Order: sequence, then structure tokens, then C-alpha cells
Amino acid sequence: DRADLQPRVRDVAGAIETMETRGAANIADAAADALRAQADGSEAETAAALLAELRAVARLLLATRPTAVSLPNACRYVLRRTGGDSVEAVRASAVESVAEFRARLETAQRDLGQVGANRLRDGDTIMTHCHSTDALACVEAAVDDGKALTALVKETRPRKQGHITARELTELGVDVTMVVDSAARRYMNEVDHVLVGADAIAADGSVVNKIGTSGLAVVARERGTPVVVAAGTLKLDPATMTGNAVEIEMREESEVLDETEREAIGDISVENPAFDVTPPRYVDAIVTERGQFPPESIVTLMRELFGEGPTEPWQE
Ligand code: RUB
Repeated sequence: DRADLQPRVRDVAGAIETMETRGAANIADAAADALRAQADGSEAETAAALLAELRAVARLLLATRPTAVSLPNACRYVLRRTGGDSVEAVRASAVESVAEFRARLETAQRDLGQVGANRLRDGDTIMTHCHSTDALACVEAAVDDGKALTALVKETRPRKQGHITARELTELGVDVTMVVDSAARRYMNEVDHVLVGADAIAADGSVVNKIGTSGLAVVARERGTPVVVAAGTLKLDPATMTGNAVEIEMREESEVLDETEREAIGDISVENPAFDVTPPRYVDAIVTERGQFPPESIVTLMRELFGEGPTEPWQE
């Protein structure tokens, strides 16, 4: 643990850990903000010392939650563009690349929103899972284009991110009906598109998203309902190009059972994975700011954006 990290850095890391800041894009934006706070407030006396602090910030952030690849991608983006011979040069390049990263994040969401909106027709019903700002960007763009939409919103146990989605869709003027997660198949007949986000997309086109996404995709495939994944290129995981698997976060059992329930049940184990992997064959389109892709061809875009593999600029 380092004494030279800014309080804001610890606040950001803490908020990601407790899920006060959650969702892949929001996590990336907060991580960039933590790097900026360190660059701004640092008392480092040499360029090398400031760079070492920024790498330490990245490592602290990376230890918060393992699955959303937007977090390492945000750190990669900023740290690769940060450098210089003086403290001032390092600070200025860090602050500038954070601003650039955040601006790109916003533009990407707007652009992919328009791509996703083009798939949606006036009068369509979507089914959502969890809360994804990328997926909501598609809905917002469709609404801006004058399309009326209806949504079936899955509650999303155990953390009920469906509540956030339901509120935000309502604010956009979408007619919302909430269902418990296990009701998805019961209502699939009424759905024109399943629309979800992603925490990570692997080189083979597999989609890592909130637990329950893969089951939803299988049910949608059974009915021939298209599964659309709204995911900016920030969600592409370059480490999967070299065979690394995406780590699935396992969370506390207290999210599933409270103490009273736990005691009443007795001696059992509880598993609480936060995410699952949807194989590419169940996904119809990955909607990015660079256009929509069938999952099988996403690797081409990954190679273009990341070369043959990642570098890890936060290593000492
Ligand atoms: C959030 C989740 C979201 C993706 C995409 O999980 O699975 O679908 O992160 O979100 P959690 P966005 O609530 O556990 O963080 O499109 O906003 O990046």
C-alpha cells in the first residue's frame, strides 16, 4: 500500500469495489478520472516517480473487479500516451489523454447508439438484462429518431440492476414492464430484439455479460429472436487474442441470502458468479461505434485496434 496515492484514487477504487460505480463504461470513466486525480495532485519530484505512481494507481484499480475489460483498456489507453522528461510533461500528457479517453467514450456511445437504433423499428419490443449504458444509447437514439418502443426489463438478480434500466427507459419515454429473470422465456414471443451490453468480448466473439445473459440468449435463439449486444470497442479484450480467458467475478453469498435466510437453510454452499459467457453462435450482432459485426468477425477489428496482443503499461 502506498502513501503517495491521492484520496480520490482510493475513493474511485472503493466505489468500484462496492459497486456504487458499476457497469463497464462507468467503471472505465471512473478509472480514467482516478488517473487524472493522481496526475493533478501528485507531489512527485521526478518524471519517473510520477509515472511509477500512475502505474500503481492502475494496479490498484485493476484489483477492484476482474471482469470488465474496459478497466484495463482505460488504463492502457491513458498510460500508453503518458510520458515525458519532466513532471510537468508527464502530468500534462496524462491529463490530456484522460480528457481524450473520456471524450472518445462519449462519442463512441453516441455513434454505436445510432448503429443499434437502425436495427430497431417503430413499435418494437426489446428485452433487456442488467443495466448497460451502451444498450440504452441504442434505445435513446431510436427514440430520438421518433420510434416508439416497448421494453420487457428483467429484474436481474441478485443486485437488481433492472431497476436502473426500468427507470432510465421510462425517462426516455419507453413503455416498461418488469419481469423476474425466470419469466424471460414466458414472454419471449412478444420480443423483437434482446438487447444487452457486455463487460468483455473475446477474440472468438464470445460475450461476457451479467449472469443470466447466456440463458437468455439460448431462449431467444429457440424463438428466432435476434440477440443484439451493444458494446463499444472498449469492451474488446485484447488478452483473449493470445489465448487468455476472461476471469468471471465470484461475489459474496450475502448478495443471495441474508443472514436469517442463511441460518434457516443450514449447511449449504452458495455460488454467486456475477457474469457468464454467451458463445458467439447465440449472438446475432455486436454493435460498436465502428459499425455492427457478426461475433465471428470481431477478431478482425481487435487486430486492427490492438495489434497482435496487449502490452501491460502498468507493470513496474
Ligand atoms: C454490468 C453489466 C453491463 C455491462 C455493460 O454488471 O453486466 O451489462 O457492464 O454496461 P455490474 P455498459 O452491474 O456487475 O457492473 O454498457 O454501461 O458498459
